[in-house]
Amino acid sequence: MSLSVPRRTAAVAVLALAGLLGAAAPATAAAPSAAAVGPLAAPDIPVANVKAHLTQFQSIASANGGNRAHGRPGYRASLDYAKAKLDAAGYTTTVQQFSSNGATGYNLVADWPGGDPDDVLMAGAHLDSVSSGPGINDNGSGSAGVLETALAVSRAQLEPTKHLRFAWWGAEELGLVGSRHYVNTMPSAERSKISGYLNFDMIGSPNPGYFVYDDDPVLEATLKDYFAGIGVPTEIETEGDGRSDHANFKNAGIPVGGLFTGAGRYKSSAQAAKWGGTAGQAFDRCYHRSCDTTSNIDDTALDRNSDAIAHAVWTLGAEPTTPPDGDVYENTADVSIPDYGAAVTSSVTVTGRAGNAPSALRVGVDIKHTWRGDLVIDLVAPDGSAYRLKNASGGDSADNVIETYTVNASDETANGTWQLRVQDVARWDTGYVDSFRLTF
Ligand code: DTR
Ligand code: CA
Ligand code: ZN
Ligand code: ZN
Repeated sequence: MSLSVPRRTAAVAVLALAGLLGAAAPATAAAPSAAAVGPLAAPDIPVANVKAHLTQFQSIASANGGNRAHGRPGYRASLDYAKAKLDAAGYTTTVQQFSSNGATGYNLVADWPGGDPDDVLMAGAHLDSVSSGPGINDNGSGSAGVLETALAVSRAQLEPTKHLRFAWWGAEELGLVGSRHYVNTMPSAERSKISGYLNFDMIGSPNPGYFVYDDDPVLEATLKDYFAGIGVPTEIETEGDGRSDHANFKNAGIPVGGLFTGAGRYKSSAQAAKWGGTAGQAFDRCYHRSCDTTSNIDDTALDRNSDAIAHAVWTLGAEPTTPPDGDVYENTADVSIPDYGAAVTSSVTVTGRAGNAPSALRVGVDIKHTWRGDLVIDLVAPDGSAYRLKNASGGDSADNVIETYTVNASDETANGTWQLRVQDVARWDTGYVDSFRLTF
């Protein structure tokens, strides 16, 4: 069915603010009780608390063969440690089992009671290490940062608009296994309630960079804003696509974001000039090695990133998720894309708009297609002008293109038939256009 229906949505910031403070503000707002009032701004996350969790993870690894890997006792002991903290803090915790490589794996999921059950904000980290070491930076750091943020939510007795859910994944090092199990076994009706997933995998690298995932623009901006606020420049994370747990959420069409301080790649001179540290040396020389211990952490990076996690949870948790302001024109008809064949199109017809299209026209693309590197994608304006959205990239073997592109279409008249043109330019792998959306 093809829809070209403008849909205007209204912002509900005032209600969101009230939501953060407690129940929606009644006509004659009673003074909120102390327990009901959560701080408007995120609290500082004490890095000493985060490091205390890392010390526990280190002790657990030392007592269990030197690692916290999937299928080994150190992993389950790490999970039990975090679960006990969360249970004591008032969370509803769930341990989800799965099998991988002939061993039982476990995810830990912690729900903070309250908030809109149909609008879930998630933050997660993989809890497992490789078998060759304790995995304190990879990824005790992300696990501890998320854990301490969850405990800060409890300390504040936060009442956010959204429902908050935190997760610690098993068997990420075996191929994002635990988070894939979580996403794939979740009923689609539940999955559609997740309005965003934030991933934190390596946030304390000893020679740190400050990288922000460039997936969902709202999540990206929220995390970048934090660092801008403390005067720390950031870069877009380029090596992480598909390499951590957010990939499974993204493949399911859920907006994702996250932070990263670097792994085996070397810090450049330009990066050392802006971030400090050592040029020509890896961000983390102990990545996947036995020396990834509590001494393999930069406290400042761990502190800043933990505070950024809290900033994102407080900020995004306070806002109901509504589609971006604007009129939406959408075509949800599936269009099959022939393998290594002719281009196909999905179109929307825009009417009743004066003048030209905006300089920041949002183009929502949802294409289900294995090995998305085969695909060339263009936006074609009513007069036939083509705007390249995506080039073919042979090596990109990941699935699906679920993106919102921003196009400067100010030279184009708004009214008329706009087309999404897609061509598969390499053999094997097929797919289809699931939906095409323009937001003015
Ligand atoms: N943390 C690594 C995976 C990884 C490597 N580079 C990035 C960039 C962004 C996120 C994750 C990664 C691991 O778990 O092996
Ligand atoms: Ca802090
Ligand atoms: Zn790893
Ligand atoms: Zn990792």
